[in-house]
Amino acid sequence: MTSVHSSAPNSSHPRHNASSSSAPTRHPVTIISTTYASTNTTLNPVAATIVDFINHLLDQIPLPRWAVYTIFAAGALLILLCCLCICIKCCCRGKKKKRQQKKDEKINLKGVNGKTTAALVQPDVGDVDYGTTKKPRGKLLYSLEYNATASELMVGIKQANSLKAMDLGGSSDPYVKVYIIPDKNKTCETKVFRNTLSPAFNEQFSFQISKASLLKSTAVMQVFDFNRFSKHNIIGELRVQLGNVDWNHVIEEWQDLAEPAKFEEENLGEICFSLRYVPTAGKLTVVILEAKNLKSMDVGGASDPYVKVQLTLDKRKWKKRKTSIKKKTLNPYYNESFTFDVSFEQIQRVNLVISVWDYDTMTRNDAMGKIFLGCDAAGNQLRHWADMLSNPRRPVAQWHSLLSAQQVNSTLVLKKKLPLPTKLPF
Ligand SMILES: [Ca+2]
Ligand SMILES: [Ca+2]
Repeated sequence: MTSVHSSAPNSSHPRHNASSSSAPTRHPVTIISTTYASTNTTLNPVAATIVDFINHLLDQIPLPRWAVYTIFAAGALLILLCCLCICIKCCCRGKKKKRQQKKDEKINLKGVNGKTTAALVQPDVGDVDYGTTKKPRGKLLYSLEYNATASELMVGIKQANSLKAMDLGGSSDPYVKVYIIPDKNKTCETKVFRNTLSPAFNEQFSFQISKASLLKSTAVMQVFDFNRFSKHNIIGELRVQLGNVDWNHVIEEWQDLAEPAKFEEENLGEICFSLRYVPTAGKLTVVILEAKNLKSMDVGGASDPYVKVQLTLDKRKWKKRKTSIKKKTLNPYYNESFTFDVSFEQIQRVNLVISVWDYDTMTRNDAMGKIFLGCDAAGNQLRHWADMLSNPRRPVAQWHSLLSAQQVNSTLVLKKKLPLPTKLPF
């Protein structure tokens, strides 16, 4: 005890004096407070009381100060570690809860769909587009049956085999969409089969259709890969022209899936431009006026469209110009004029290709729609071109519906680039 006292002489001396005169030794706390209030005026009386109380407590412990401090430090460290453990546990519980919620969502979705069974849709990291190389797309077993009295067409989707893998894991989540064109008033879908390249769908769909229109229609069966978090990719499709089918029997056959040609379902917007040809000067002027209802290509529902004006000569790329880029719009207005030197001999062998593109800063620009006019064109496009030729020197403007680049490219098959683009022996 004495050794401890000597280590704190400031507090011990006045305490003894005070205790002897006014208060009994049993209540050291009150005594300390009075002594400190009188001697140390710079310290807050409450803080001073606490400090002195702690000092007094330390004096009671029969250990050197350094040992006491070490014990306290170890204790604090232990408490800190405990807190850390509790925090981590709480966080983990939160995550677990979220995971559980996600699981519940999946279950709910399954219930809402009502079409799916246990083997079906569950998303995973494998739901990423995989391989766009030209590989066989697989085959589909389907059936066709027509009931003339009920005007009912039955399309059976039986099974698929050796489907192309669309996901990273080397598999797909296939389902089939069925519809009849041109009157595409009903689209049916099979269940989704998860993680398989050989699903057995065994579903049948009925379509009300008269015998007359049946013979002019086409049954479209498209096999898709389901992805929960991204666009569903088409694996391949079958198009069966119903006019060629022998309806005296039930048809059931395997067919190889073809590359999709989804021309009829896309509305890619319209474009308006004027054409003017001056035969004597050999000048063709194209004025790109405006476009409307373009496809949205960017996040946020807009696009940054610009128009490419291209001339081909004898089905080879020849001359090319571009409009400015109109940012964040689906209805751009350009009014931009392009004049090309095209002699009277050449105009008979020229095609004009107009394409709309979405400008992107970070990625490659995407084609939004295309159209071509000229000697190899048909319908509305050929009419506009003929109007231009039959009205020399006068600009002729017209609206055109944009088609998919794929469709235009398959009609206007271009040869390799012209080796001598400007000088031609005429
Ligand atoms: Ca998938
Ligand atoms: Ca863009």
